[in-house]
Amino acid sequence: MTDTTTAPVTVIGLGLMGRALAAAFLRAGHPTTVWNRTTSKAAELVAGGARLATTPGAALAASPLTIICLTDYTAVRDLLGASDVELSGSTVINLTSGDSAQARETARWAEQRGARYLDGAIMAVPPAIGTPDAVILHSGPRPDFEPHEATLAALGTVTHLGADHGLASLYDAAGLAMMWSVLNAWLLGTAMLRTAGVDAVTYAPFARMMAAGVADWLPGYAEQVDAGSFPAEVSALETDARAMTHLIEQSEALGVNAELPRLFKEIADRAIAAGHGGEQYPVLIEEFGRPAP
Ligand code: FVH
Repeated sequence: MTDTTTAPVTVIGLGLMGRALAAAFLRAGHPTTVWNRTTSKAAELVAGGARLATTPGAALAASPLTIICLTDYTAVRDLLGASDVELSGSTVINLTSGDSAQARETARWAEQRGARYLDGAIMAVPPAIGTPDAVILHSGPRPDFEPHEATLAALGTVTHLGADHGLASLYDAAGLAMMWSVLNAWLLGTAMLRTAGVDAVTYAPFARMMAAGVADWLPGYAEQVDAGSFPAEVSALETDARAMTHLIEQSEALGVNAELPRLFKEIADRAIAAGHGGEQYPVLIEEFGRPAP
């Protein structure tokens, strides 16, 4: 049984992220083989003990586990589909960004060629790799994930979401939806307060408190979404919609951008028009679960 604390690993793709991944494996003591289209990017890693493979095929053959992290899925398929690359018997974890359809299709394509394929999403920036702050999501057959879980732990906080190869990409997209929503809301609030001379740093603690407060509501709201029942225990959607009108009017009066508040109100009004005005805010899941009209 290989000692999983020093199991060999290969990293293909040594961009900003790939180099961080390979460096984390090296620091954790794993014999690490690397390959990159532009060889010069491997220099520091080789100086740090990594082995430079001459071809992608040799890189794959060098370890029981290969992590690939390129610009996009087209690059991944072109590289792994090259005539000199033998996928059969390899375990490939693709940490390249993409969507769930690409993940599922690439899994089918790789498994038809005899590979064990897991898809993944990195919820961190390169400097965080190797620390617990680096959350890395995986999806695909758990029996293919478990033998390498200890090796992957060198990268950060590693999670297996389920057998559906598309899950990691879906979680990634859902996380981006929340990240940009929160950041845009914070920027709108900051723009409003700046009209009164309040700077962003002063506002930040209040914004953090508000974001934490909203996060506290999520478990109860999530239960309502799962149950498909939205009794107005704390506030009815019609009440929220009236507050949205106030937010639009305040934004316009301050001369700040009112596009977001208007969008909030437009979505709420559609649900109210459909008869949901007396239900609680999570009833809007119905509006988000279908394309905008
Ligand atoms: N950097 C980050 O903070 C984010 C965090 C979240 C996840 N992303 C995703 O990670 C993938 C790689 O991102 P990156 O930041 O490392 O990107 P680059 O520094 O541009 O490196 C790209 C590597 O891909 C290689 N490459 C591109 N096309 C090909 C190809 N046709 N054949 C072979 N390799 C290819 C490129 O090679 P080279 O240009 O150095 O020769 C780099 O190794 C990405 O999906 C992010 O969304 C990172």
